[in-house]
Amino acid sequence: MSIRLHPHSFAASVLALGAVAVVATGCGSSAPSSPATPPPAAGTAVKATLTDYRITLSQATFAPGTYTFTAVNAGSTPHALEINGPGVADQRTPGTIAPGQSSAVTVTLGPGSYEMWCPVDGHKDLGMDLTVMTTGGQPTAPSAPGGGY
Ligand SMILES: [Cu+2]
Repeated sequence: MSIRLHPHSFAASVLALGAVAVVATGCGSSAPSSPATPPPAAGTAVKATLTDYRITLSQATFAPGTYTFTAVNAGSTPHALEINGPGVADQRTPGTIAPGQSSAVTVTLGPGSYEMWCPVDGHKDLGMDLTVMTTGGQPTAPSAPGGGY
């Protein structure tokens, strides 16, 4: 690409050179000059690793609040993550998550017990099922009075 320098269009030439410089350093992105900002978090981020056939959460203790569960399929078959409990009516990741992919679901947990499982046929019975009890911010006590499964 050649830029012709016309005596009467010096400003235009500068603009053209500037545009070339932007393209050269822009990595092919044509986005306007807005910095890349991540979307605002919708809640505390929790990673839920889905394997064949188990669900592992990145944290074990939950206080009531809003959480975004990012389900990462580390297995070899499609999985998904569904959550049900007080105030959460069977919210789940849309569709299924292919191996190596991830999908997120945001829920607001209140006080109580929440079940999380994989809704893909049969996977719940194979072990992709767990229960989370919110604790009001207290650390989990194995022998909490009145506690039970
Ligand atoms: Cu599954």
